Amino acid sequence: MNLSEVLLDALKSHGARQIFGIPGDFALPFFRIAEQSHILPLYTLSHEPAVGFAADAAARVNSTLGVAAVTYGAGALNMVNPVAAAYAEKSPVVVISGAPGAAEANRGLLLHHQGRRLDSQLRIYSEITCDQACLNDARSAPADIARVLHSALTHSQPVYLELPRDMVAVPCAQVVAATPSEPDTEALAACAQEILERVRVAASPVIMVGVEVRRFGLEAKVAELATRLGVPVVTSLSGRGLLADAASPLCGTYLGVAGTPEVTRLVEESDALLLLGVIVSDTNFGVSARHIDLRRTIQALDERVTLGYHVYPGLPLAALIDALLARASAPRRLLLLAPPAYPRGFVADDAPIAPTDIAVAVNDLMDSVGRFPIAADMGDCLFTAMDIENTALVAPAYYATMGFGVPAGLGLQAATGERPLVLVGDGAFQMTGMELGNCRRYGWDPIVVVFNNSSWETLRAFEPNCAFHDRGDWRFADMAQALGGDGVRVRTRRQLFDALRSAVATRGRFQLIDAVIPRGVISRTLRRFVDKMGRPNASS
Ligand code: S1T
Ligand code: MG
Repeated sequence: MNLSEVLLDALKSHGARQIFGIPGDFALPFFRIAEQSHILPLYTLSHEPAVGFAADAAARVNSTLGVAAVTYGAGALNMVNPVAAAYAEKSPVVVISGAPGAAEANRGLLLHHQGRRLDSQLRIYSEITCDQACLNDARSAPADIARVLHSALTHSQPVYLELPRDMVAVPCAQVVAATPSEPDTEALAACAQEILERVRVAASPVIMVGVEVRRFGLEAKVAELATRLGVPVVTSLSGRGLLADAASPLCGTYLGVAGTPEVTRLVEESDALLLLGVIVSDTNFGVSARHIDLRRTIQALDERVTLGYHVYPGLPLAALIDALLARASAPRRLLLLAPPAYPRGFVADDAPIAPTDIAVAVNDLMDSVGRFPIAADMGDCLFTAMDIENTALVAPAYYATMGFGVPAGLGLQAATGERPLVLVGDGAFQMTGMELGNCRRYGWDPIVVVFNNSSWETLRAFEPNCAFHDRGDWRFADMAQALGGDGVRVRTRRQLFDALRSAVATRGRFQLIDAVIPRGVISRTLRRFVDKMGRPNASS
């Protein structure tokens, strides 16, 4: 086998199911082998940010590796933002970048696509990946690949592999997967015992689940643990969509001042808040009505457990959950909170459309046709998603980059075969919405709802009276036909209802619903954020 086939084989044996990419001359030899070998399906998109977002979404939905293959320089550096997002949100994307071969690197000429130095790209990616390797030696390549892919899976973070174009067809030994290290069983036992004791004596323990629970495929086990312990569960904002398919005492999503008062009180008054795989970020905790003393919480993240001033390093979340399950005694009195009542009862009348109407319409639709996975972009569409019934959700809820929604929907459908609903604002659609033009080649048919307020409305809500938020009226529905799908512009709730019904009934072509939302009309979750948080650094 050659180095490219060995790499593709290793990606597949480590869980990758497809590759998203855009080639360039430094990557053409690898792309040719990838296409001809059929080891993994190869999907090409139109702009590298979309490649990164699609690979990220594919990793998230399948709790495994996503793969983004690009050319050197112009390609790879174009994808820095999505990979930084994957790093921040713990999504294991494997970046494979073509690169100059040894001879051309030593010719003494500056090379096209070279930014500063030839190793500048590796240095840049070292900042947003947990491990890296340059595959310029066939003797060390199998061990380098094994180490880097193991790092991606162990830390659930992106990794970077640079593949010089003169190496792609070099004969190479196969990769032998790295052997995972075993956690210290005594430390694990002591930690589990201490956590269970904290929960046992607490008056109101609460479990909050975050992204690592999904990344390491632990939803069913955590649901079982919560049920066994008799402890209510909430998700963090970036953990929204977790436990959608697992029977558990799930009470909703913690949004602090912007959330439902009952859930906010439950979390903020807990005397034993157990954070499982939760990123301790401003988007997850910066909205607290009352300061949560994180030192009093129990945190399990990044293979480290802290209980107050006790720290247990080297304990992967999966091992901890197993140790807790093995010791969890009979359930205590479960502090029951009614499961969240997401708004239903859509009124199909001639009133204009508000974001919350879209949530109500989607909830009613899922009641009648079944739940579907959602890919949401950053903007009020994400805040609106908090009013949608708990269902699988991929969204940049922590790193908060725009442009994620449409490519993530494509990545989701490529990775699962399920038809996604994509929620995206007009500003974000302007960034990556054109990627819908790739649907026809691959038979993808997402339903895309554009929250078209002709504005960067989330920003305007915090910084009103500025003209730079205006986006103008882009007629997205008119674009759909040209891109191979169907589009409709809707202005009333009745038109929205009819458009959703028609979109669900139409398979094989993407469906774009351009929902016109009046200026200044925002979701109730964003409204609560703005009312409680006010303008950041607002001048007096
Ligand atoms: N650029 C990128 C790539 N990501 C961002 N998050 C931003 C800029 C800043 C930003 C927001 S929200 C927002 C911007 C520009 C406006 C979004 O507009 P649109 O998609 O139309 O959605 P809506 O009108 O619902 O707000 C966050 C706060 O950083
Ligand atoms: Mg907008």
